[in-house]
Amino acid sequence: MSTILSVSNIHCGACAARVTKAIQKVEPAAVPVVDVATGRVTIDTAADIASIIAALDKAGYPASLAQ
Ligand SMILES: [Cu+2]
Repeated sequence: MSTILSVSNIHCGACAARVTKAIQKVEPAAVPVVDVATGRVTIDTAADIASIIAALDKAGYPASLAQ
């Protein structure tokens, strides 16, 4: 199932890479699609979304569910 997160503080490709890395630390790892322009991150994952949001918070990118 696809989940869309609204993520703060994504400004550039380096941010997108850090966001991707933080998300992939949560098992089972998924490859997120990060839209730098909108701050929207789409993930098709079986992982716990709350854990992903917590990992993003810790990395400095506060996130919330966009849907
Ligand atoms: Cu950046």
